[in-house]
Order: sequence, then structure tokens, then C-alpha cells
Amino acid sequence: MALLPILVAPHPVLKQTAKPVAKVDARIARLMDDMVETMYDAQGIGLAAPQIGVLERVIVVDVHEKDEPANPIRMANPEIVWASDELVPCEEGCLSVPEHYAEVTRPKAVRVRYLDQQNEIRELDADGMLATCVQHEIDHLNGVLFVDHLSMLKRNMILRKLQKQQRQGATA
Ligand code: GNR
Ligand code: NI
Repeated sequence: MALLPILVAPHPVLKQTAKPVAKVDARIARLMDDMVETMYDAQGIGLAAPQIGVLERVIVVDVHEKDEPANPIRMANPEIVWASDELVPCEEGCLSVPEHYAEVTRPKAVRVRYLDQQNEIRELDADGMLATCVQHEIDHLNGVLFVDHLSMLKRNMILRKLQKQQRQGATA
């Protein structure tokens, strides 16, 4: 397995749309494993392939509690096939928007159809943090960051700060 560097906004790759996976073969299965390892190393609860510079529709999520065993979910071509009318606000963060947090309102529950690591079609019913996280990851596949759900003023404040930090070579 391998740890992969995570791109930080405003990186142009994070704005692009990822391509569907034709088949979950050995290469995609390996990518999924590398993404799970990278997600845990970065202490994230989700990761989308564009965040590591790969424009393919692959995400991983794990929202397990600290005192529970790991429960990584690996998905290719995830699609929301149903979303609840009920919306909930959640304080979101993003490994590609380090050290910034803001409330985003999304459907409370979703049903997601995807290909698993064995290339089998599966569906997952998610609510709570898992539902929020899966929607955040699918946004990444469409070139959308959580800051794109904020006002232009808030978004630009965050993006300018990140750009300045990177120009100055800061690590955080
Ligand atoms: O680690 C993460 N935490 C998080 C918190 C609230 C809503 C979404 C997330 S996903 C984020 C990891 C990440 O950037 N995934 O793309
Ligand atoms: Ni993110």
C-alpha cells in the first residue's frame, strides 16, 4: 500500500469532473486500498480520488466511532439514487481545505448505488454523518468543494487564505 499526497485548494484538479470507472479491476482495487491508508493517515472520515490527483470516480469513507473497529467503505461510480426531503446542517471540514470549517445543509439521508472492490453493484442506505460524508465525497467527483456551498464572500476568504499560506510555504 502507499500513502498519497493530498492536494490543497485552490488546486485546479479539485475543480474538475472525474471520469467513471469502466470496471473495478486490480488497478482500481489497489487505488481504493491506497486511498483508505491515506485517509487514515490524514485522520479523515472520507477521501475522493481527485484529492490525490486522480480524476476517476472512486471514494472511500469510514465514520466509525473511536471505540469501534474500523469500517472502511470503498466505492466506484457512487450515485445518489434517493435523497430525503429532510435536510440537516452539519459542520464540515475537508482535507483539501485544511483548518477551515463551516456549516453545510444537505439531505439527512441518502441511498447510494456503487461498484464495490469486487466490481459488484451494491446499495447503501446512509444517514447522519455517513450521509453527509458520502455527499461531500461525491461532490469532489464533480469538482465541488464544501466551500462552494457557502456565500461567495466566505468562500473567497477561505480560498485566499489557503492560497497565501501556500505561497508562503506554510504547512498549515
Ligand atoms: O475528514 C473529513 N471530515 C468531514 C467532516 C464533516 C463533513 C465531511 C467531512 S469529509 C473530510 C475528509 C475529506 O475531505 N473528504 O473529502
Ligand atoms: Ni473533502
